[in-house]
Amino acid sequence: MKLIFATNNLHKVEEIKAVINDSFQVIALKEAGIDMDIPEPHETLEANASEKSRTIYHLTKTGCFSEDTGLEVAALNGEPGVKSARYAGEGRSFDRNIEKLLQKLQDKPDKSARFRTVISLIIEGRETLFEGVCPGRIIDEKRGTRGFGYDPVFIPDGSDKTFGEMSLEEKTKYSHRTKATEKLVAFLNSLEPINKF
Ligand code: ITT
Repeated sequence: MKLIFATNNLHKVEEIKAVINDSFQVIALKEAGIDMDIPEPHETLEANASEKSRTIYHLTKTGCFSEDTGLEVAALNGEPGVKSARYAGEGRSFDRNIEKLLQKLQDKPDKSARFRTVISLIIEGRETLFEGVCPGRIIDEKRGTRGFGYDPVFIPDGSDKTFGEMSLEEKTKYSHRTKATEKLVAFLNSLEPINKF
């Protein structure tokens, strides 16, 4: 089955392909010849994920999925959450987002946080959502240069390394994105054969 992944974030593509392997053919927007930055105007990850997959489904009428991910920090009442990409402003700078986060958390003893991913899949006009959560904590300064976004300051429960210090394979073991993608794959595998091709 061929599925368009409605994203422009190549890190996400790499991480999701590592979980999906060769079971399904996943094509990012660029590979599908679509040059579009889909707006994410909503207040929830679910609504933004739906917006992205619905936009591409209506355009292509091809099976597609998208995902929206947020870092939810307990001491900040779930911030940056749905605003994770633009936390420090429209520039979408990973470094400035991290700086703002660390500054806001400076005096807070509770550093617990979680990444939450919501995938929206649309096949033959029917939408299904899948969620993946990775609990962990934020550290006071950046460690590691791998991954993207908030990875250098996030340590998942069960590890002493940040995502920024992990290889793709290691991050995949813990990641919110892996958990949501595994649910997506299980769902796709459960579809009647007639829907698969
Ligand atoms: P799309 O094209 O898929 O929308 P995006 O980069 O805009 O790509 P999001 O709207 O989901 O993606 O942005 C969420 C932000 O949260 C992203 O820019 C990162 O800063 C951060 N983020 C998401 N997943 C992450 C991960 O696995 N590790 C670290 N930070 C992550």
